[in-house]
Amino acid sequence: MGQKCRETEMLTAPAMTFREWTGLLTADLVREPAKFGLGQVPSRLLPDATTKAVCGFCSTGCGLNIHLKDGAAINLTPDPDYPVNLGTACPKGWEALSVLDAPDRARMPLLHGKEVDWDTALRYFCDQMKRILDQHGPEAAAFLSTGQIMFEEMAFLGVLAKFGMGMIHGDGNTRQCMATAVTAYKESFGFDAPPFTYADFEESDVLVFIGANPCIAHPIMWQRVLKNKRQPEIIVVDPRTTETAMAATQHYAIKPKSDLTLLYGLAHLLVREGGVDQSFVVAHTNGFDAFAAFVAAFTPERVCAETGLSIEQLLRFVQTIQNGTPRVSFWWTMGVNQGNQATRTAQAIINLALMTGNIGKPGTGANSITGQCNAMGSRLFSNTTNLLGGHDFRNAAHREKIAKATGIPVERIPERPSLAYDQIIAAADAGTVKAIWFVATNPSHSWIDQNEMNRILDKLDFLVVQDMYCTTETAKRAHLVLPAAGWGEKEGCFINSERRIGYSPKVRRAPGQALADFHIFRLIAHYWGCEELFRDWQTPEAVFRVLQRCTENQPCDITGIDGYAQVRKLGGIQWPLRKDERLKIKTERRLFEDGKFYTPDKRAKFVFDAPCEAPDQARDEFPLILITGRGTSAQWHTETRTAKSDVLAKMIPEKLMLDLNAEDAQRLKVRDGMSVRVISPRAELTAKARLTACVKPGEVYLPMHDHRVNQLTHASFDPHSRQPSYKHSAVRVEAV
Ligand SMILES: Nc1nc2c(c(=O)[nH]1)N[C@H]1C(S)=C(S)[C@@H](COP(=O)(O)OP(=O)(O)OC[C@H]3O[C@@H](n4cnc5c(=O)[nH]c(N)nc54)[C@H](O)[C@@H]3O)O[C@H]1N2
Ligand SMILES: Nc1nc2c(c(=O)[nH]1)N[C@H]1C(S)=C(S)[C@@H](COP(=O)(O)OP(=O)(O)OC[C@H]3O[C@@H](n4cnc5c(=O)[nH]c(N)nc54)[C@H](O)[C@@H]3O)O[C@H]1N2
Ligand code: SF4
Ligand SMILES: [Mo]
Repeated sequence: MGQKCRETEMLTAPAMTFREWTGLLTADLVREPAKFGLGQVPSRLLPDATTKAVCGFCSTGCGLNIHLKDGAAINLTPDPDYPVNLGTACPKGWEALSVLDAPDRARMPLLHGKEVDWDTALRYFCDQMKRILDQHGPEAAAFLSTGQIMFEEMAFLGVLAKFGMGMIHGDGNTRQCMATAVTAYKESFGFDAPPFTYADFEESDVLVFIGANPCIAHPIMWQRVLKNKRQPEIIVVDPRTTETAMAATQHYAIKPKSDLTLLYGLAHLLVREGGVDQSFVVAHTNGFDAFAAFVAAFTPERVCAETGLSIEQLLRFVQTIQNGTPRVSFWWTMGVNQGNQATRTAQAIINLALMTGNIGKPGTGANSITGQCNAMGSRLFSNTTNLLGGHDFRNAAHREKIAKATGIPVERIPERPSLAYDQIIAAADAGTVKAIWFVATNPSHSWIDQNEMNRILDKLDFLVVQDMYCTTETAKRAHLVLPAAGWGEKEGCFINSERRIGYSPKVRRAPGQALADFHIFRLIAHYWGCEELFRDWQTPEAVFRVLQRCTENQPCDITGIDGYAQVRKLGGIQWPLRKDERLKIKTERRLFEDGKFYTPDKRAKFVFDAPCEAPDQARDEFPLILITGRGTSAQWHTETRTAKSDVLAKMIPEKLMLDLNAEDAQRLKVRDGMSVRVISPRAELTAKARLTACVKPGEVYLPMHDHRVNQLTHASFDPHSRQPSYKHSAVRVEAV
């Protein structure tokens, strides 16, 4: 398998560019980390003990062995026994400890930029929030949380803010990331339930990656693909020739945001050519006939005209996935979730899996890969859009159940869900939201149409940022900064992409007076005067037990887990694990093996809608489409953490690079390496041009890690998930 990928890589690769080089570097690094100076322990510092942790960057959820000296971490190595990564790690995981030592760690609370003690900070926090909520009502303050802290902490925040302090609105950075998959799964399957297990990477005959670049964004999942011994076909649907596309056996470089048309075109051909698994469709789904009638209009001619593919390409694609091919798995990430019709696109992928019967069996599935280490935990326990454990704020029985499970009086539970992230920001612009408390997210860099976001943040009466670093773009604008401990400095659990709950311990002290988010929330409850509600919430593990009760009889039921000790012993545990399943836990489990979904009639649903054109199309003044996404496996989002490692710094370009096709470059009189201005109607920035065949004429690419990139992006949202569409903005490029 590895051999085949290498071969296609060599055959299809254009001249090596920096990013391709780093893609290969990642692969080398995973195989031979010592060559890159990773994992070395100075001999005077040999460890005297080892403990196990789960990585706190991405949603792969790799297991790491943390080596300790006198009780504190001195270095780490990937855990060979952990069922996720089997002894490998990517550069970020290897460097997870070194980024904790940065000089700009937040050590003390900062009030208007000046250090204060915790007592002053917490009194100020409570006085301001109380004043705003008392004067303007429960909608006047909101929190925006994350997929990056432990889920016990996340639940504490959601419960404290809503049931304790009386807020109604609170959302998370997972809106930027996972909201689409959540909405799609809920409607199609009846619950937000990614069905797969990582073994499916190894057990597929065909893997279809749509809008996903795992070689860079999920390198250890890609290692699992490379372990596949079935000589799989690997199909990549991505407008760009990414590192993953180069390693694939088929690459479809469609016009950006034409996925929906392509997916309906594939469904059309499956229906026409007898590629449908009728027995599965009849036994386990609803709405197929209407869907089949709907896709009749998606003829190959129309689909090819709208996506830019040839008829031969379309036919080859459909032949590779049609019923009769033993095992096909479909995987998607941000190229799908971030789009103007993102939810319907995700559901069009789900429809293909359903109509070919590729679900509930090894090597199959309609599989959304998550992003952050605890994106999945946020989906279940952040208490933002859903009431704890995937419940509904609007449902009285659900509110009663959660009141009972948490011991919190039911009157304190709001009867409606929160506004979505962008609606909270719009309310702040309108002046109805006056205070926002950001926890573990940096939207002054990462939110779409950033200048507009920052203009609105600057209007707030009270802006609080709770972060590990005091220098983030958002922290710099805050009235109050609360210094937080990071991964490795506190304990709790994350849930990874395959629904695996993994534990991470405290292995060192946080700097200065920084505190675990968990303890910050406990202190706020005390200063607010609502600590009585949280009398059982003394430790993360105690909260874990409360959350277990919240999941009872839900699809995500984890009442069968016997505490942290069992999670650690078994190498993580996938949900669900009901009480009666305790004795037969398997290392790898997938959902829907019995063909029963979570809808009332247990059938999955075909959901579809007419495609429409993405907003912000290319035009005379702005003739190029800017695509954004991940840059290298060594960079993490807004780089508050990864920029602090010298080792990772060696793996990234010194300057922001704009990928530009040679045809466009010639017209613009731009040579490789020249400085260029990238201009959108909202802002402009300067970057270095990298001429590459990896983007098509008419398209350019910038990684999201540079803080200026979101000044360019055009703000549009999927109407169902309200997820921002980061990957389609019209720009112009000029030589400097
Ligand atoms: N190194 C690193 N790894 C990470 C992260 C990181 O910051 N750095 N972040 C993590 C997080 S939170 C996330 S969400 C994941 C994201 O993981 P991915 O989604 O894999 O990463 P992206 O680069 O955002 O987007 C994937 C691809 O979508 C393509 N794309 C753009 N527009 C379209 C389109 O219209 N159709 C299709 N089919 N494709 C399109 C882009 O060209 C890009 O190659 O990565 C996680 N892993
Ligand atoms: N143009 C463009 N923009 C994008 C995307 C894109 O593809 N293109 N992708 C979007 C996606 S998918 C995502 S997920 C977002 C990510 O956007 P953000 O969430 O804003 O990015 P991060 O840099 O991960 O920010 C996390 C913050 O939490 C802090 N932190 C880390 N650990 C802890 C902790 O334990 N406690 C506390 N209190 N703080 C902590 C970090 O220092 C950092 O400041 O970006 C989105 N923005
Ligand atoms: S792949 Fe993700 S979880 Fe694994 S080491 Fe890298 S960042 Fe950590
Ligand atoms: Mo994400």
